[in-house]
Amino acid sequence: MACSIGNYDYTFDWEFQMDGLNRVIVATSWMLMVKGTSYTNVQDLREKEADSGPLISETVIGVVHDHFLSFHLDMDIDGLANNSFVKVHLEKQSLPPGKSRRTSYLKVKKYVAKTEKDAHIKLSMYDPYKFHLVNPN
Ligand SMILES: [Cu+2]
Repeated sequence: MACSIGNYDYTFDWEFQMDGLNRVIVATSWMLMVKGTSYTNVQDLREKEADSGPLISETVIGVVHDHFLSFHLDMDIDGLANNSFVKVHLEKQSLPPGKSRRTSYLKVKKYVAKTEKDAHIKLSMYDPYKFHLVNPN
């Protein structure tokens, strides 16, 4: 699916795999959100850049911002489904010294929500999760 919202064209690529996995990949066109400025070079803007965004051309700032997307998924197709919500997280595991030249590795940990409160998500760009809806039946 593709749609235009504001200055962006979004694409939503839904993949329905044979193993039951549904995946969505969201992308935007490369249309920058910009604003005008009186600055014409990076040296003048230097300390103020964190507040406004990078100078991408003379008198043009690329506005730093986020895109938040919400999905409302009805997983009870063809009746009530016994689904579970799973948070999938990569967690650092340390190795004892001397066993390997590596000191750590990443391990996939899955947390099945037992309650609605367990399914609450606090988004963090620096600590990302994947989310699965699973049905063992
Ligand atoms: Cu944007």
